[in-house]
Amino acid sequence: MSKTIIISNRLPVQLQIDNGKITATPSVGGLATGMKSVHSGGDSLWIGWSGLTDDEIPPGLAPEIDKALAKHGSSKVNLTSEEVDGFYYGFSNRTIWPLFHYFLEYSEFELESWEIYKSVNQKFADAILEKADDDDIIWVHDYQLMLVPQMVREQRPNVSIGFFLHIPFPSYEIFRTLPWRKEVLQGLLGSDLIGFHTYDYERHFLSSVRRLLSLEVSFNDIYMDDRVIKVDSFPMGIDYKKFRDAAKKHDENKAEERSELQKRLDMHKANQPEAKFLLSIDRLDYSKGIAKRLNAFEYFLNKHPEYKEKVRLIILAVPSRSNVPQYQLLKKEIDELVGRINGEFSTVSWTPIWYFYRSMPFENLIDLYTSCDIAWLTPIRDGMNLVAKEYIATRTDKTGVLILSEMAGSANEMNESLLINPNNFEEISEALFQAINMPKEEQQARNAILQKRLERYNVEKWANDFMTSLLNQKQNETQHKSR
Ligand code: ADQ
Repeated sequence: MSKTIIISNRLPVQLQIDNGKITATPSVGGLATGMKSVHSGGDSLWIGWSGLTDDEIPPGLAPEIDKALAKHGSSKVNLTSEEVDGFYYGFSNRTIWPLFHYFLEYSEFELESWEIYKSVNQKFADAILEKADDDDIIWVHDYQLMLVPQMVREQRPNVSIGFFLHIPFPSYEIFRTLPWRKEVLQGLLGSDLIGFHTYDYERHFLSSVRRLLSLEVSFNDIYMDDRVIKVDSFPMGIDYKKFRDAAKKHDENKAEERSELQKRLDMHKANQPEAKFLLSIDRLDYSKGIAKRLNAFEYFLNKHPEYKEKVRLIILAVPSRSNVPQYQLLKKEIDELVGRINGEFSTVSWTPIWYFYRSMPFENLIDLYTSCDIAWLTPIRDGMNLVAKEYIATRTDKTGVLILSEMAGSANEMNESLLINPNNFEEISEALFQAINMPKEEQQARNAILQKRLERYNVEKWANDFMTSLLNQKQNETQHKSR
Protein backbone atom coordinates (compact mmCIF):
# COMPACT_ATOMS: atom_id res chain seq x y z
CA MET A 1 0.00 0.00 0.00
CA SER A 2 1.31 3.46 -0.84
CA LYS A 3 2.07 5.92 1.93
CA THR A 4 2.25 9.71 2.08
CA ILE A 5 5.49 11.44 3.03
CA ILE A 6 5.30 15.10 4.05
CA ILE A 7 8.52 17.04 4.18
CA SER A 8 9.14 20.52 5.57
CA ASN A 9 12.03 22.37 7.16
CA ARG A 10 10.57 21.99 10.68
CA LEU A 11 8.68 19.01 12.06
CA PRO A 12 5.15 19.63 13.39
CA VAL A 13 6.33 18.52 16.83
CA GLN A 14 7.96 20.45 19.70
CA LEU A 15 10.71 18.57 21.52
CA GLN A 16 11.51 19.13 25.16
CA ILE A 17 14.42 17.59 27.00
CA ASP A 18 14.10 17.77 30.76
CA ASN A 19 16.68 15.91 32.90
CA GLY A 20 17.20 13.36 30.17
CA LYS A 21 13.46 12.84 29.74
CA ILE A 22 12.11 13.58 26.29
CA THR A 23 8.64 14.81 25.49
CA ALA A 24 7.29 15.52 22.05
CA THR A 25 4.12 17.61 21.73
CA PRO A 26 2.35 18.36 18.45
CA SER A 27 2.66 21.98 17.23
CA VAL A 28 -0.50 23.98 16.83
CA GLY A 29 0.62 25.98 13.76
CA GLY A 30 -1.48 26.38 10.62
CA LEU A 31 0.49 23.90 8.55
CA ALA A 32 0.39 21.18 11.20
CA THR A 33 -3.39 21.57 11.59
CA GLY A 34 -3.99 21.79 7.88
CA MET A 35 -2.12 18.62 7.16
CA LYS A 36 -4.02 16.66 9.85
CA SER A 37 -6.28 15.04 7.28
CA VAL A 38 -3.26 14.03 5.18
CA HIS A 39 -0.95 13.11 8.05
CA SER A 40 -3.06 10.62 9.92
CA GLY A 41 -2.81 6.96 10.73
CA GLY A 42 0.13 4.69 10.10
CA ASP A 43 0.33 5.26 6.35
CA SER A 44 1.94 8.67 6.59
CA LEU A 45 5.31 10.02 7.68
CA TRP A 46 6.50 13.61 8.25
CA ILE A 47 10.21 14.29 7.73
CA GLY A 48 11.89 17.50 8.93
CA TRP A 49 14.42 19.11 11.22
CA SER A 50 13.61 18.78 14.95
CA GLY A 51 14.83 22.29 15.83
CA LEU A 52 17.84 20.90 17.75
CA THR A 53 21.28 20.91 16.13
CA ASP A 54 23.54 17.87 16.55
CA ASP A 55 25.52 19.52 19.35
CA GLU A 56 22.32 20.37 21.25
CA ILE A 57 21.26 16.73 21.46
CA PRO A 58 22.71 15.21 24.63
CA PRO A 59 24.97 12.21 23.87
CA GLY A 60 23.09 8.95 23.78
CA LEU A 61 19.65 10.55 23.59
CA ALA A 62 19.25 10.46 19.81
CA PRO A 63 17.49 7.02 19.80
CA GLU A 64 15.07 8.21 22.50
CA ILE A 65 14.27 11.29 20.44
CA ASP A 66 13.67 9.13 17.38
CA LYS A 67 11.26 7.00 19.39
CA ALA A 68 9.37 10.03 20.73
CA LEU A 69 9.05 11.46 17.22
CA ALA A 70 7.95 8.13 15.74
CA LYS A 71 4.93 8.22 18.06
CA HIS A 72 3.84 11.34 16.13
CA GLY A 73 4.54 9.81 12.72
CA SER A 74 7.66 11.97 12.43
CA SER A 75 11.27 11.33 11.56
CA LYS A 76 14.09 13.85 11.94
CA VAL A 77 16.84 15.07 9.66
CA ASN A 78 19.98 15.83 11.69
CA LEU A 79 21.63 19.19 11.07
CA THR A 80 24.82 20.69 12.49
CA SER A 81 24.83 24.32 13.64
CA GLU A 82 26.99 25.23 10.59
CA GLU A 83 24.34 23.70 8.34
CA VAL A 84 21.54 25.60 10.07
CA ASP A 85 23.55 28.82 9.68
CA GLY A 86 24.27 28.35 5.97
CA PHE A 87 21.06 26.70 4.89
CA TYR A 88 18.41 28.31 7.07
CA TYR A 89 19.72 31.69 8.27
CA GLY A 90 21.92 31.96 5.18
CA PHE A 91 20.55 30.98 1.79
CA SER A 92 16.88 30.53 2.82
CA ASN A 93 16.52 33.71 4.86
CA ARG A 94 19.18 36.03 3.48
CA THR A 95 18.85 35.17 -0.20
CA ILE A 96 15.51 33.58 -1.11
CA TRP A 97 13.21 35.21 1.48
CA PRO A 98 14.17 38.84 0.64
CA LEU A 99 14.36 38.17 -3.10
CA PHE A 100 10.97 36.46 -3.30
CA HIS A 101 9.43 39.35 -1.26
CA TYR A 102 10.93 41.92 -3.67
CA PHE A 103 13.58 43.18 -1.20
CA LEU A 104 16.32 42.84 -3.78
CA GLU A 105 18.66 45.13 -1.87
CA TYR A 106 18.60 42.78 1.16
CA SER A 107 19.34 39.67 -0.87
CA GLU A 108 22.88 38.28 -0.47
CA PHE A 109 24.32 36.07 -3.18
CA GLU A 110 27.00 33.98 -1.48
CA LEU A 111 28.39 30.88 -3.09
CA GLU A 112 29.18 29.28 0.26
CA SER A 113 25.61 29.43 1.58
CA TRP A 114 24.27 28.20 -1.79
CA GLU A 115 26.59 25.17 -1.50
CA ILE A 116 25.30 24.46 2.02
CA TYR A 117 21.69 24.90 0.82
CA LYS A 118 22.37 22.26 -1.85
CA SER A 119 23.98 19.80 0.53
CA VAL A 120 21.23 20.19 3.16
CA ASN A 121 18.55 19.75 0.48
CA GLN A 122 20.39 16.54 -0.45
CA LYS A 123 20.21 15.44 3.21
CA PHE A 124 16.43 15.94 3.21
CA ALA A 125 16.16 14.12 -0.14
CA ASP A 126 18.26 11.22 1.23
CA ALA A 127 16.00 11.00 4.27
CA ILE A 128 13.02 10.63 1.90
CA LEU A 129 14.81 8.12 -0.32
CA GLU A 130 15.59 5.96 2.68
CA LYS A 131 11.88 5.63 3.45
CA ALA A 132 10.11 6.01 0.09
CA ASP A 133 8.76 3.27 -2.16
CA ASP A 134 7.97 3.78 -5.84
CA ASP A 135 4.23 4.16 -5.37
CA ASP A 136 4.45 6.65 -2.48
CA ILE A 137 3.15 10.21 -2.55
CA ILE A 138 5.57 12.91 -1.42
CA TRP A 139 4.54 16.46 -0.52
CA VAL A 140 7.44 18.92 -0.15
CA HIS A 141 6.85 22.29 1.56
CA ASP A 142 8.35 25.68 0.99
CA TYR A 143 11.32 27.72 -0.07
CA GLN A 144 13.89 25.99 2.13
CA LEU A 145 13.55 22.76 0.12
CA MET A 146 13.22 23.79 -3.53
CA LEU A 147 15.89 21.37 -4.79
CA VAL A 148 14.43 18.31 -3.06
CA PRO A 149 11.89 17.33 -5.78
CA GLN A 150 14.56 16.90 -8.46
CA MET A 151 16.96 15.13 -6.07
CA VAL A 152 14.27 12.57 -5.23
CA ARG A 153 13.09 12.26 -8.85
CA GLU A 154 16.60 11.29 -10.04
CA GLN A 155 16.62 8.24 -7.78
CA ARG A 156 12.91 7.35 -7.87
CA PRO A 157 11.55 8.32 -11.31
CA ASN A 158 8.06 6.92 -10.69
CA VAL A 159 7.24 8.38 -7.33
CA SER A 160 4.54 11.11 -7.07
CA ILE A 161 5.91 14.46 -5.89
CA GLY A 162 4.00 17.64 -5.04
CA PHE A 163 5.59 20.92 -3.99
CA PHE A 164 3.85 23.89 -2.33
CA LEU A 165 5.43 27.34 -1.98
CA HIS A 166 4.12 29.29 1.03
CA ILE A 167 5.69 32.61 0.00
CA PRO A 168 5.24 34.65 -3.20
CA PHE A 169 6.98 33.61 -6.40
CA PRO A 170 8.38 36.90 -7.74
CA SER A 171 8.13 38.28 -11.25
CA TYR A 172 10.70 37.10 -13.79
CA GLU A 173 12.57 40.44 -13.63
CA ILE A 174 13.28 39.84 -9.94
CA PHE A 175 13.82 36.09 -10.11
CA ARG A 176 16.32 36.36 -12.95
CA THR A 177 18.78 38.21 -10.67
CA LEU A 178 19.41 35.01 -8.69
CA PRO A 179 22.75 33.50 -9.80
CA TRP A 180 21.37 29.95 -9.33
CA ARG A 181 17.98 30.64 -10.96
CA LYS A 182 18.10 27.69 -13.39
CA GLU A 183 19.13 25.20 -10.71
CA VAL A 184 16.23 26.35 -8.50
CA LEU A 185 13.71 25.95 -11.34
CA GLN A 186 15.10 22.56 -12.27
CA GLY A 187 14.91 21.51 -8.62
CA LEU A 188 11.22 22.42 -8.48
CA LEU A 189 10.48 20.74 -11.80
CA GLY A 190 11.27 17.36 -10.27
CA SER A 191 7.66 17.63 -8.98
CA ASP A 192 4.50 16.42 -10.71
CA LEU A 193 2.49 19.29 -9.23
CA ILE A 194 3.72 22.71 -8.11
CA GLY A 195 1.27 24.76 -6.03
CA PHE A 196 1.16 28.46 -5.14
CA HIS A 197 -1.22 30.57 -3.06
CA THR A 198 -2.34 32.76 -5.97
CA TYR A 199 -2.71 32.82 -9.73
CA ASP A 200 -0.18 35.65 -9.97
CA TYR A 201 2.61 33.63 -8.35
CA GLU A 202 1.74 30.77 -10.69
CA ARG A 203 1.96 33.09 -13.71
CA HIS A 204 5.33 34.48 -12.58
CA PHE A 205 6.70 30.97 -12.17
CA LEU A 206 5.51 29.84 -15.60
CA SER A 207 7.02 32.93 -17.18
CA SER A 208 10.42 32.20 -15.55
CA VAL A 209 10.29 28.58 -16.71
CA ARG A 210 9.51 29.65 -20.28
CA ARG A 211 12.18 32.33 -20.44
CA LEU A 212 15.00 30.70 -18.51
CA LEU A 213 14.61 27.06 -19.50
CA SER A 214 12.88 27.45 -22.91
CA LEU A 215 10.47 24.65 -22.05
CA GLU A 216 7.11 24.18 -23.73
CA VAL A 217 4.32 25.56 -21.56
CA SER A 218 0.66 25.09 -22.43
CA PHE A 219 -1.83 26.77 -20.08
CA ASN A 220 -0.57 25.50 -16.74
CA ASP A 221 1.23 22.39 -17.99
CA ILE A 222 4.99 22.27 -18.48
CA TYR A 223 6.43 19.66 -20.84
CA MET A 224 9.89 18.41 -19.89
CA ASP A 225 11.48 15.29 -21.45
CA ASP A 226 8.66 12.76 -21.34
CA ARG A 227 7.02 14.33 -18.26
CA VAL A 228 4.19 16.80 -17.76
CA ILE A 229 4.36 19.05 -14.72
CA LYS A 230 1.22 20.82 -13.58
CA VAL A 231 1.30 24.26 -11.95
CA ASP A 232 -1.76 25.54 -10.09
CA SER A 233 -2.95 27.84 -7.32
CA PHE A 234 -4.31 26.59 -4.00
CA PRO A 235 -5.09 29.51 -1.65
CA MET A 236 -4.44 28.26 1.88
CA GLY A 237 -7.27 28.58 4.37
CA ILE A 238 -7.42 28.41 8.16
CA ASP A 239 -8.87 25.95 10.65
CA TYR A 240 -12.07 27.98 10.68
CA LYS A 241 -13.86 25.83 13.23
CA LYS A 242 -11.01 26.07 15.72
CA PHE A 243 -11.03 29.90 15.67
CA ARG A 244 -14.81 30.08 15.61
CA ASP A 245 -15.26 27.68 18.54
CA ALA A 246 -12.55 29.43 20.56
CA ALA A 247 -14.25 32.80 20.00
CA LYS A 248 -17.66 31.38 21.00
CA LYS A 249 -16.18 29.91 24.16
CA HIS A 250 -14.49 33.25 24.84
CA ASP A 251 -17.87 35.05 24.51
CA GLU A 252 -19.33 32.74 27.14
CA ASN A 253 -16.45 33.08 29.63
CA LYS A 254 -17.52 34.22 33.09
CA ALA A 255 -15.71 37.20 34.66
CA GLU A 256 -13.39 34.96 36.71
CA GLU A 257 -12.42 32.93 33.63
CA ARG A 258 -11.13 35.98 31.76
CA SER A 259 -7.39 36.32 31.22
CA GLU A 260 -5.37 39.19 32.69
CA LEU A 261 -5.04 40.66 29.19
CA GLN A 262 -8.79 40.44 28.64
CA LYS A 263 -9.49 42.12 31.97
CA ARG A 264 -7.21 45.01 30.99
CA LEU A 265 -8.89 45.33 27.60
CA ASP A 266 -12.32 45.29 29.26
CA MET A 267 -11.25 47.94 31.74
CA HIS A 268 -10.03 50.30 29.02
CA LYS A 269 -13.18 49.73 27.00
CA ALA A 270 -15.35 50.50 30.02
CA ASN A 271 -13.43 53.72 30.70
CA GLN A 272 -13.66 54.93 27.10
CA PRO A 273 -16.61 53.17 25.45
CA GLU A 274 -16.33 55.24 22.27
CA ALA A 275 -12.61 54.54 21.74
CA LYS A 276 -11.60 52.17 18.94
CA PHE A 277 -8.96 49.46 19.22
CA LEU A 278 -6.85 48.77 16.14
CA LEU A 279 -4.92 45.50 16.00
CA SER A 280 -1.96 44.24 14.03
CA ILE A 281 -0.28 40.88 14.52
CA ASP A 282 2.75 39.76 12.55
CA ARG A 283 6.11 38.07 12.86
CA LEU A 284 8.67 40.86 13.19
CA ASP A 285 9.65 40.80 9.53
CA TYR A 286 10.42 43.61 7.07
CA SER A 287 7.99 42.07 4.55
CA LYS A 288 5.10 42.75 6.96
CA GLY A 289 5.38 46.55 6.69
CA ILE A 290 5.32 47.25 10.45
CA ALA A 291 7.49 50.39 10.28
CA LYS A 292 5.42 51.85 7.43
CA ARG A 293 2.25 51.12 9.39
CA LEU A 294 3.60 53.08 12.36
CA ASN A 295 4.47 56.00 10.10
CA ALA A 296 0.99 55.82 8.58
CA PHE A 297 -0.53 55.87 12.09
CA GLU A 298 1.42 59.04 12.88
CA TYR A 299 0.21 60.54 9.58
CA PHE A 300 -3.39 59.68 10.51
CA LEU A 301 -3.12 61.23 13.98
CA ASN A 302 -1.73 64.43 12.51
CA LYS A 303 -4.36 64.55 9.79
CA HIS A 304 -7.24 63.70 12.15
CA PRO A 305 -6.36 65.20 15.53
CA GLU A 306 -10.00 64.68 16.55
CA TYR A 307 -9.10 60.98 17.03
CA LYS A 308 -6.39 61.63 19.59
CA GLU A 309 -7.38 59.74 22.74
CA LYS A 310 -10.03 57.93 20.69
CA VAL A 311 -7.99 55.24 18.92
CA ARG A 312 -5.39 52.85 20.25
CA LEU A 313 -3.13 50.67 18.14
CA ILE A 314 -2.16 47.30 19.60
CA ILE A 315 0.89 45.86 17.87
CA LEU A 316 1.83 42.25 18.53
CA ALA A 317 5.14 41.39 16.90
CA VAL A 318 6.46 37.85 17.21
CA PRO A 319 10.27 37.55 17.49
CA SER A 320 11.64 35.98 14.33
CA ARG A 321 15.07 35.17 12.81
CA SER A 322 16.70 37.49 15.32
CA ASN A 323 20.23 36.47 14.37
CA VAL A 324 19.83 37.84 10.82
CA PRO A 325 21.16 41.46 10.85
CA GLN A 326 18.20 42.93 8.88
CA TYR A 327 15.83 41.68 11.58
CA GLN A 328 17.93 43.23 14.35
CA LEU A 329 17.92 46.58 12.53
CA LEU A 330 14.17 46.37 12.01
CA LYS A 331 13.60 45.63 15.71
CA LYS A 332 15.59 48.75 16.59
CA GLU A 333 13.67 50.86 14.06
CA ILE A 334 10.29 49.71 15.40
CA ASP A 335 11.32 50.23 19.05
CA GLU A 336 12.35 53.78 18.18
CA LEU A 337 9.24 54.55 16.15
CA VAL A 338 6.91 53.31 18.89
CA GLY A 339 8.86 55.36 21.45
CA ARG A 340 8.78 58.48 19.30
CA ILE A 341 5.07 58.29 18.42
CA ASN A 342 4.05 57.50 22.00
CA GLY A 343 6.30 60.33 23.23
CA GLU A 344 4.74 62.75 20.77
CA PHE A 345 1.05 61.94 21.25
CA SER A 346 0.56 60.37 24.71
CA THR A 347 -1.55 62.17 27.31
CA VAL A 348 -1.97 61.34 30.98
CA SER A 349 -4.92 59.12 30.16
CA TRP A 350 -3.95 57.74 26.76
CA THR A 351 -1.02 55.90 25.16
CA PRO A 352 -1.66 55.60 21.42
CA ILE A 353 0.38 52.40 20.84
CA TRP A 354 0.57 49.26 22.93
CA TYR A 355 3.50 47.26 21.66
CA PHE A 356 4.13 43.61 22.56
CA TYR A 357 7.26 41.93 21.24
CA ARG A 358 6.61 38.27 22.06
CA SER A 359 4.71 35.18 21.09
CA MET A 360 1.36 34.85 22.85
CA PRO A 361 -0.66 31.80 23.84
CA PHE A 362 -3.62 30.99 21.63
CA GLU A 363 -6.12 32.20 24.29
CA ASN A 364 -4.57 35.69 24.25
CA LEU A 365 -4.65 35.81 20.44
CA ILE A 366 -8.39 35.15 20.72
CA ASP A 367 -8.70 37.90 23.39
CA LEU A 368 -7.13 40.35 20.96
CA TYR A 369 -9.03 39.23 17.86
CA THR A 370 -12.37 39.39 19.64
CA SER A 371 -11.73 42.69 21.48
CA CYS A 372 -10.36 44.84 18.66
CA ASP A 373 -12.69 46.81 16.42
CA ILE A 374 -10.33 46.97 13.46
CA ALA A 375 -7.59 44.60 12.22
CA TRP A 376 -4.99 46.55 10.29
CA LEU A 377 -2.53 44.47 8.26
CA THR A 378 -0.17 46.18 5.86
CA PRO A 379 2.39 43.71 4.47
CA ILE A 380 4.56 45.05 1.69
CA ARG A 381 4.54 41.49 0.32
CA ASP A 382 2.97 38.40 1.87
CA GLY A 383 2.42 34.96 0.35
CA MET A 384 -1.03 34.71 1.92
CA ASN A 385 -1.42 36.21 5.46
CA LEU A 386 -3.49 34.00 7.69
CA VAL A 387 -3.93 36.59 10.46
CA ALA A 388 -6.44 38.43 8.25
CA LYS A 389 -8.51 35.24 7.94
CA GLU A 390 -8.22 34.40 11.64
CA TYR A 391 -9.49 37.84 12.67
CA ILE A 392 -12.63 37.53 10.54
CA ALA A 393 -13.29 33.97 11.74
CA THR A 394 -13.40 35.06 15.40
CA ARG A 395 -16.01 37.81 14.91
CA THR A 396 -19.01 35.89 16.23
CA ASP A 397 -21.42 38.86 16.00
CA LYS A 398 -19.98 39.71 12.54
CA THR A 399 -18.83 43.19 13.57
CA GLY A 400 -15.25 44.35 12.99
CA VAL A 401 -13.41 45.86 10.05
CA LEU A 402 -10.42 44.42 8.25
CA ILE A 403 -8.01 46.82 6.55
CA LEU A 404 -5.71 44.71 4.41
CA SER A 405 -2.80 45.35 2.08
CA GLU A 406 -3.51 44.45 -1.52
CA MET A 407 0.03 42.95 -1.57
CA ALA A 408 -1.08 40.03 0.63
CA GLY A 409 -2.15 36.87 -1.19
CA SER A 410 -5.28 36.80 0.98
CA ALA A 411 -6.46 40.11 -0.54
CA ASN A 412 -7.55 38.11 -3.61
CA GLU A 413 -10.17 36.31 -1.54
CA MET A 414 -11.07 39.18 0.80
CA ASN A 415 -12.47 41.85 -1.45
CA GLU A 416 -15.10 42.78 1.14
CA SER A 417 -12.38 44.16 3.41
CA LEU A 418 -10.89 47.64 2.94
CA LEU A 419 -7.96 47.02 0.61
CA ILE A 420 -5.09 49.50 0.67
CA ASN A 421 -1.69 50.03 -0.91
CA PRO A 422 0.73 49.92 2.08
CA ASN A 423 2.84 52.70 0.53
CA ASN A 424 -0.05 55.15 0.18
CA PHE A 425 -0.49 56.93 3.54
CA GLU A 426 -3.32 59.09 2.24
CA GLU A 427 -5.30 56.01 1.21
CA ILE A 428 -4.53 54.26 4.52
CA SER A 429 -5.62 57.30 6.46
CA GLU A 430 -8.93 57.36 4.57
CA ALA A 431 -9.41 53.64 5.18
CA LEU A 432 -8.83 54.14 8.92
CA PHE A 433 -11.38 56.96 8.92
CA GLN A 434 -13.86 54.79 7.02
CA ALA A 435 -13.27 51.82 9.33
CA ILE A 436 -13.72 53.87 12.50
CA ASN A 437 -16.98 55.29 11.17
CA MET A 438 -18.39 52.23 9.40
CA PRO A 439 -21.99 51.50 10.46
CA LYS A 440 -22.45 48.19 12.27
CA GLU A 441 -24.83 46.88 9.57
CA GLU A 442 -22.22 47.45 6.88
CA GLN A 443 -19.56 45.65 8.93
CA GLN A 444 -21.88 42.70 9.40
CA ALA A 445 -22.86 42.56 5.74
CA ARG A 446 -19.21 42.49 4.64
CA ASN A 447 -18.16 39.94 7.25
CA ALA A 448 -21.08 37.61 6.56
CA ILE A 449 -19.74 37.09 3.04
CA LEU A 450 -16.14 36.72 4.19
CA GLN A 451 -17.01 34.22 6.91
CA LYS A 452 -18.98 32.05 4.53
CA ARG A 453 -16.02 31.90 2.16
CA LEU A 454 -13.48 31.19 4.91
CA GLU A 455 -15.63 28.45 6.38
CA ARG A 456 -15.90 26.75 3.02
CA TYR A 457 -12.29 27.12 1.84
CA ASN A 458 -10.73 26.05 5.11
CA VAL A 459 -7.29 24.55 5.56
CA GLU A 460 -8.54 20.99 5.32
CA LYS A 461 -10.07 21.71 1.92
CA TRP A 462 -6.78 23.28 0.84
CA ALA A 463 -4.82 20.13 1.75
CA ASN A 464 -7.40 17.81 0.19
CA ASP A 465 -7.59 19.83 -3.05
CA PHE A 466 -3.81 19.69 -3.39
CA MET A 467 -3.67 15.94 -2.77
CA THR A 468 -6.52 15.24 -5.20
CA SER A 469 -4.85 17.32 -7.88
CA LEU A 470 -1.53 15.51 -7.29
CA LEU A 471 -3.15 12.10 -7.65
CA ASN A 472 -4.98 13.18 -10.84
CA GLN A 473 -1.76 14.57 -12.25
CA LYS A 474 0.01 11.26 -11.79
CA GLN A 475 -2.75 9.51 -13.72
CA ASN A 476 -2.65 12.11 -16.52
CA GLU A 477 1.09 11.73 -16.76
CA THR A 478 0.88 7.96 -17.02
CA GLN A 479 -1.63 8.37 -19.88
CA HIS A 480 0.65 10.95 -21.53
CA LYS A 481 3.60 8.54 -21.42
CA SER A 482 1.62 5.65 -22.85
CA ARG A 483 0.47 7.74 -25.85
P1 ADQ B 1 3.92 33.80 8.21
O1 ADQ B 1 4.80 34.80 7.54
O2 ADQ B 1 4.38 33.33 9.52
O3 ADQ B 1 3.65 32.54 7.25
P2 ADQ B 1 0.94 34.29 8.57
O4 ADQ B 1 0.27 33.68 7.41
O5 ADQ B 1 0.30 35.57 8.96
O6 ADQ B 1 2.48 34.59 8.35
O7 ADQ B 1 0.86 33.27 9.77
C1 ADQ B 1 1.27 33.60 11.08
C2 ADQ B 1 0.66 32.63 12.09
O8 ADQ B 1 1.28 32.84 13.36
C3 ADQ B 1 -0.84 32.86 12.29
O9 ADQ B 1 -1.49 31.63 12.30
C4 ADQ B 1 -0.95 33.55 13.67
O10 ADQ B 1 -2.08 33.19 14.41
C5 ADQ B 1 0.31 33.08 14.38
N1 ADQ B 1 0.80 34.18 15.24
C6 ADQ B 1 1.06 35.42 14.85
N2 ADQ B 1 1.45 36.15 15.89
C7 ADQ B 1 1.46 35.37 16.96
C8 ADQ B 1 1.81 35.56 18.35
N3 ADQ B 1 2.26 36.71 18.84
N4 ADQ B 1 1.73 34.53 19.15
C9 ADQ B 1 1.32 33.34 18.68
N5 ADQ B 1 0.98 33.11 17.40
C10 ADQ B 1 1.06 34.11 16.55
C11 ADQ B 1 4.08 32.12 5.93
C12 ADQ B 1 3.91 33.15 4.81
C13 ADQ B 1 2.48 33.64 4.77
C14 ADQ B 1 1.53 32.44 4.59
C15 ADQ B 1 1.84 31.34 5.60
C16 ADQ B 1 1.07 30.05 5.28
O11 ADQ B 1 4.81 34.25 4.97
O12 ADQ B 1 2.28 34.56 3.72
O13 ADQ B 1 0.21 32.87 4.79
O14 ADQ B 1 3.23 31.01 5.59
O15 ADQ B 1 1.33 29.60 3.99
